[in-house]
Amino acid sequence: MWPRFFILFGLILFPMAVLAGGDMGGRPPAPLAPVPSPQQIAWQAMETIAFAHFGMNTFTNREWGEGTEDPALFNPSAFDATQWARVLKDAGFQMLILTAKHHDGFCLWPSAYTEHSVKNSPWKGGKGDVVREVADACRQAGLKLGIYLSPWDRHERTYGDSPAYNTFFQNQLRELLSNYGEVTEVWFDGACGEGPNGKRQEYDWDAYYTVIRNLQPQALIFGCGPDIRWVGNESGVARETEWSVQPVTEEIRKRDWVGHQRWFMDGGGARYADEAARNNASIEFMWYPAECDVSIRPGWFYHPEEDGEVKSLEQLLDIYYKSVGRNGVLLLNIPPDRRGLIHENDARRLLELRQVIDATFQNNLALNQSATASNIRQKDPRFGPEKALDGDPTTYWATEDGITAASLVVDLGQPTVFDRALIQEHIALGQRVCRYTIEVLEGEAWKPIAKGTTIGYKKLDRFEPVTASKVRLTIHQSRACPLIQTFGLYRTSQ
Ligand code: FUL
Repeated sequence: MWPRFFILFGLILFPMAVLAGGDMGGRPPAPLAPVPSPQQIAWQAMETIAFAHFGMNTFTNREWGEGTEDPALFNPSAFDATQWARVLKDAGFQMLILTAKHHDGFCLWPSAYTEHSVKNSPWKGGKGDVVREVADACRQAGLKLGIYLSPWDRHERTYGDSPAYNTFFQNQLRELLSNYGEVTEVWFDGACGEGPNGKRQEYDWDAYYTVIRNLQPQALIFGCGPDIRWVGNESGVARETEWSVQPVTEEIRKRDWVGHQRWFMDGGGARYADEAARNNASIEFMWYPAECDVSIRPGWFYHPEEDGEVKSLEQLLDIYYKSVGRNGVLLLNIPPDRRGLIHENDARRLLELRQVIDATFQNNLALNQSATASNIRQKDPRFGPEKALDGDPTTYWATEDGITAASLVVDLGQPTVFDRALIQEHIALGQRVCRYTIEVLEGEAWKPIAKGTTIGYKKLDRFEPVTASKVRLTIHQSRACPLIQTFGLYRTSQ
C-alpha cells in the first residue's frame, strides 16, 4: 500500500501539482499591467547615473552656444577619460551619459556629416575622438555608456528644413550607435529653437526611434521618447507620489514632446490612477519610469567661477533621498573642466556622498529577522513576510488576490535604534502600492514614524532616531495584492 502510494505521488501527483503552477503551494501573483521590460528593470536598478556636459561651451564659458563658435576653441589640455571613469566608478555610478552634441552642434566625435567637430580642432591635431575615449574608458571600468544627442542644432544649415535635417540627424545617430559599442541610453533633450531660415524643425521621432531600435535594440530612449520620462524639473527631485505607471496621453501618441513635458512639469507623474484610471477605465497605461536630472554645480557646463559652488554633501544627500528614494533614477551631472578632467572639488564631493550612502545602507537591521503578516498568499511560505527580509530580490511577501490592505510586523528581537526605512515592491510584476504607514510598538500602542503613498522600485523614509523592537508596515491601499520585495531598517552613522 505505502510503496504504491509513494510511486503514485512521486510519478503522477507531484509533477501534476508542479505543472499546475506551484510546488504544492499557491500560484504566484499574475503580473499587473503595465510591467517594465527587462531593460527598464536593469536601468532602474542602476539607481545613480552620471551625466557629463562637455563640449564647446566648456571653452567659451557658456551654457548654450550659438553654433558659430570656432572649432579651434576646443582644446582640452590634459583630457583623460580614464580619470572620469575611475572617479565615477568609485562614486558608485553605473553608467555615464555624454553630451556627444549639445545645442551648438559641435560634435565630440569626427562626424562625417559636418565640419563642426573635434576633427577641426587643435586637440590631438584633429585626430581626437572624445566619444571613443569615453566609451573605451567606461567599458574598461565596467560603466555603461549613454549618449546625449541634441535634436536642436544651432550650427547645422539644414536645421529647420525638416526632411534634410531629419536625414542628417539619423546619420549622426547611426554613427554613434554603430561605432562605439553598446549604448544603453539615448538621451533626447526637449529644448528646441528656430532654424536659421526661421522655420521650425519637424522632428521625425519615429524615424529616429527606428534607427535606435535597429542598431541598439536594448537601448532605452529618454525624454522625447518612449522608455524613460523626464521627472519634470531640473533639480533632481521626484514627487512624493511618483508612478512608473503612466497614462498614454494624447501628447505621447502625437509625439508632442513639448506638451508632454508640460504634463510632467505640472505633476503628471503623481497623477497615475488617482484621477485618470478610476474615472476612465478605458485609459491605456505604459511603464514610464522617471529620471531625475540635476547638476552638481549651478551650470550644466563647467565654469571656473563655480568651483566653489559644488553642491554640499547635505544637498546631494537630500537629492538622493528625493530621487532614488522616491522611485526615480538620479542623473547627476558632473561637468569636466577645461583640462578635460573631473575637477578635484567635484570628485571629492562624489566620494563623500558615496561613503555616506554606503555607510547608511550597509547594515539592514531587519535582515532575516522574524516577521508575521495579516495575510499570506494561500498561506504559502514562498510568499511569507520573511521574504521581504531575506535580502533576495527575487522573493517577496504577497497577499491573496483581492487583498489590497495588509500589514507585516517585524520582530527585531531587542530594542533597536534606527532612523531610515527602505521599502521595495517587486516591480517586475507591476507597481501596485498607493498608500502605506510605518509604525513602531510603544508599550501597547503603535506609533507612526513614516507615512507615504507610492513605493515602486524603492522608497526611502527618513525620521528621527527611534528605539523599538517591533515595527509594522501597513499597506492601506494597493492596485492589486501588494508584493513587498524588501523592507529594511537602518541607522545613519551621523
Ligand atoms: C536642457 C538643456 O537646454 C541644458 O543645456 C542641459 O543640456 C539640460 C540637461 O537639458 O534642456
